[in-house]
Amino acid sequence: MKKRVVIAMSTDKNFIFPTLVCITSIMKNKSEQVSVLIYIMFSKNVTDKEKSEFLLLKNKYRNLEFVFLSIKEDDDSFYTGFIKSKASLYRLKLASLLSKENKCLYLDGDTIVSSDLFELFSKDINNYYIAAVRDLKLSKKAIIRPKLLKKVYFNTGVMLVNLSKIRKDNLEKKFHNLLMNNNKEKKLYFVDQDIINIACENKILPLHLKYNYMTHLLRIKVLSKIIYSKKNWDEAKKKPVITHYTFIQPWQKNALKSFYKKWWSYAKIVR
Ligand SMILES: [Mn+2]
Repeated sequence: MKKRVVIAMSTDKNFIFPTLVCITSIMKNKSEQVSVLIYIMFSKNVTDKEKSEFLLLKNKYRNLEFVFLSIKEDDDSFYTGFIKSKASLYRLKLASLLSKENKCLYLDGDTIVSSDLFELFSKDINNYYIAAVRDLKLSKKAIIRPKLLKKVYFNTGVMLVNLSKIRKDNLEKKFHNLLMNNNKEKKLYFVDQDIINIACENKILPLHLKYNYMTHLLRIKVLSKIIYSKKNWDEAKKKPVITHYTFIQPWQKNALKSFYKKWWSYAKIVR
């Protein structure tokens, strides 16, 4: 039987290369019988030449398909708080953009996949809007505040998304209202992530840390132990399914190459 994994990623001009690196890692580590369909949401500054780089990957790997979506940004509906790019807000529109799909796995471009994704993709999330990994809740401007640390809060760089339920409950409207409200009040720091946490509250299935092993946690290991069990921490560290470069990104000038060996091993074979 054919197994299919549906993935969604968003990118602007600056994230093309990391996105190609992530896709390379997906294709190198998937099992033979799994086919991968990736929706790429491009911001409008991405050129045709840049888009064609994705087609080169399609020629290189079997069982890989792309759907390209060019996003027209409605400028006044996008507020840039601590978001590196407006493209990170496209995840709020997945349910309408991927109108033919019932479920997708959203991946940030600053991730590397080290195993087959079918098991994660197959998780039952019928009663939830998303499944995601817990993160430490920081205050506005990303300051650590003790009373916030135990608050249940999720990282949205890796999410299994129940698109049907989001459509059924018209959750995109709620996302939009929260975004509009924040354009005025500017209270949210991790804008898109905060919005998803608020709108999906109590309807988020927590995932094992290995599905979104975030590098910023290594900087605050002591605090991380508040929300992850030692067992989960050790398992994630030993064999992460998805590594998420949430601190310094591997391709940045000040990144220590030896720490980011895994990322560079895929970066070298992209082109
Ligand atoms: Mn990220």
